[in-house]
Amino acid sequence: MSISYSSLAPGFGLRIDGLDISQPLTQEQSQAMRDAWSRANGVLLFRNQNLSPEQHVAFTAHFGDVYRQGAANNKALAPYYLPGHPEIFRVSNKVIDGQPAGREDAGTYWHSDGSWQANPPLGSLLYAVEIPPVGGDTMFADMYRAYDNLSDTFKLMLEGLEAEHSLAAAVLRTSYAKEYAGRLDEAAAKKATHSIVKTHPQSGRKCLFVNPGFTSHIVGIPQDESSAILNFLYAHIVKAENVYRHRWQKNDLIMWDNRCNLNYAVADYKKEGVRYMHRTTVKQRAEV
Ligand SMILES: O=C(O)CCC(=O)C(=O)O
Repeated sequence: MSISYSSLAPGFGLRIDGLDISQPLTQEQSQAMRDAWSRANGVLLFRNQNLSPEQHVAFTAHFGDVYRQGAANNKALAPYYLPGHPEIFRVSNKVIDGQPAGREDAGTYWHSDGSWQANPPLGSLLYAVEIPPVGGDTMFADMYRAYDNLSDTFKLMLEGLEAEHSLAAAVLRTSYAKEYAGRLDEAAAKKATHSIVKTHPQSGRKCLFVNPGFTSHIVGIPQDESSAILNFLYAHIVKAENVYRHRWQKNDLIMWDNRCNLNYAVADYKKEGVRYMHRTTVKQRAEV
């Protein structure tokens, strides 16, 4: 069976059929997937995949080094890794024997994963093990299109501006507050500065890199100017034309590139049923 590609939305994302990603890929298939990821504005969908944790990790390794939880990592997140599989982070509202089987509210706001890090994760691969009958969609905002649709005047103003991103910003704005209760100083120390306009190293295209989860302010300008610019950009980024909303099916795997997308997990499903997802993460090479 040959591989076929279809857009998820006009000019955005690719659904890939005809490839069983639980099986080892040939070199050609592996290269084709990396190429597709780049040309699809960073979002790929694979449907009807039966993936064990090991197969999920093996597929992830085609895109870079796979992130592993270690002793030095964030203790607040430790309970959410799949026991025996330090590469698999669980996102879920499921409770087993009174213990959460995943982080319930992971990413329930617009964000680029871990943008508070100097080298944020390159991308993530999220696999739907269980989904509710309705709800629990994930939305993606195309940061290339958001950049392209700005006027030349606005683009010129953004050129050279940098913004600070911090974990504390998300802790103050989201339900992460309860995970970091009494540890805001620790979260505040986790911060990094990034250019607001970045050039993607693979596609060579420019995209925006700010998000309402982690971005605290634009560096070197007054707070009110920073807020006005960021709030304008956030409203612009999440215009319906820039957003793809994924309605999950069981055994879907979606992968996204954090450098050119924001994502948002819609937390509307909790009365409907269980949502249980396995996520792997690809590290970013230091030079990118
Ligand atoms: O559960 C989702 O749909 C996305 C979760 C998320 O944003 C994340 O794991 O970073």
